Amino acid sequence: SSGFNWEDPLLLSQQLSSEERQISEAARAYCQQKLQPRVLSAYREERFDREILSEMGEMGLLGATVAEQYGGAGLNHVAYGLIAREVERVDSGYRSAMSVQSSLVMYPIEAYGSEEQKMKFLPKLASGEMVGCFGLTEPDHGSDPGSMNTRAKKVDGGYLLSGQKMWITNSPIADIAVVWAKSEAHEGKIRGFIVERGTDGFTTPKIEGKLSLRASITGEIVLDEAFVPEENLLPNVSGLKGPFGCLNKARYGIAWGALGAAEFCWHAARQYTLDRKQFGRPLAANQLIQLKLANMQTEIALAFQSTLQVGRLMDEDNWTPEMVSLIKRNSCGKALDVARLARDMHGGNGISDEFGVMRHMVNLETVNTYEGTHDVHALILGRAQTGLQAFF
Ligand code: TGC
Ligand code: FAD
Repeated sequence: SSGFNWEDPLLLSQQLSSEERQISEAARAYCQQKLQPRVLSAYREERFDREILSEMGEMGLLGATVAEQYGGAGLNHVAYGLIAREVERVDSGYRSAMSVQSSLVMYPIEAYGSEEQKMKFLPKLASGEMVGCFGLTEPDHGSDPGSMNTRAKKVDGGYLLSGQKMWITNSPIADIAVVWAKSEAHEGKIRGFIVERGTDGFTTPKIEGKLSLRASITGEIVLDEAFVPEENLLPNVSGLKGPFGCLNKARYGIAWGALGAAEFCWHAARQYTLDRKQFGRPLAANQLIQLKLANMQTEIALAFQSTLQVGRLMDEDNWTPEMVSLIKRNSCGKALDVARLARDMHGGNGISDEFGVMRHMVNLETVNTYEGTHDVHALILGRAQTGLQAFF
């Protein structure tokens, strides 16, 4: 045995293939060298640097699981999770930009799109030349997207979309939006539409004043009889399982990503309490501090085993959405606890943006809310074990 490694107590890295380890290391190098130096000013100024998506595209970090023939990296789900962990170690907002592009825009086009749609959009999305966004949530329908009001009306050669989407990551800078709407021509069923920038009646105002995820850009999608040609309807899916199929992939990535943010906070708290002296000795020499560090280490290590297991099951096509709810909920809730503790352990410095822990903490409030809130995932798991649905 090579002894106990405090940073990797259950030897996660030994459970990876050499290709997976290489991808993880390459992603970490990019994130630490290129993303970490930008995040402080981006967060202060509430700014998303568009070129990050081009850089990620160049690095092969977009559409990690999408087939190579469409410009994707053709990697497995474990590799995708490892990338999300490295990106979110820097900032949840940067991971958001990547998740949306990969899981919520490229994935539905690959899974539900026509061959023409795949050829037209996927290579440019993979390279970061094009930015996409995903419009499901509405101002009056968040946890219950099945009640959405956005409608598609059939007209000659296509559809007119009307409605409003809210809290849409990347919408103000998106070249295309995958919009979910109830289609009158399809018995009122939910269908996916690719809306292209420049379409009349399609606008994407920015949402200002976020106290969380400030390095990510968020907006609305306003559709006022926006014309979408027939060829931009996603032909191969209908009903809520369309958007949920994408959410499964994104939620899985978030389960890994949130733990990357938690690792940052844990490591920062450890180093800070080793360096800082009070009462004549390092803070880390106190039992209360060591208890907190041990709890962080334990929760993070156990959670990684769960994300790795679900990734392996996805790779063998032996998984269910409930497994994804379990790990999304656990990782986000535990990461938020770790970040709050780390903030506390930094004392007054913990509230300064220079230390990063409070930025992660407030980011994780969003991560715990989007893609199904912590409680909504509890209700999904409760339904799956009792057979009783408690949503309404
Ligand atoms: P329910 O009756 O449960 O299901 C309706 C139909 O959908 C199917 N389905 C799924 N299919 C695949 N995967 C899943 N996870 C699925 N969940 C449901 C289901 O089989 C059924 O199909 P069919 O053919 O029988 O009609 O639907 P419900 O209306 O009762 O739903 C309840 C609930 C709470 C489970 C669901 O609505 C929910 O998960 N709500 C949370 C909403 C959410 O996650 N929104 C995310 C918006 S996107 C986002 O946040 C992006 S942030 C990205 C970033 O910046 O990183
Ligand atoms: P609500 O559904 O109103 O929930 C409010 C509270 O009520 C929560 O605590 C919830 O758990 C609880 N609750 C709801 N229903 C029940 C119930 N039946 N029983 C008990 N408690 C319940 N959406 C997109 O479509 N695309 C995006 O790209 C996207 N990006 C986002 C980026 C950011 C920064 C944020 C903040 C959100 C984003 N979202 C996006 C939206 C996100 O998915 C929703 O905010 C989320 O699904 C919750 O919906 P809501 O905000 O309407 O909250």
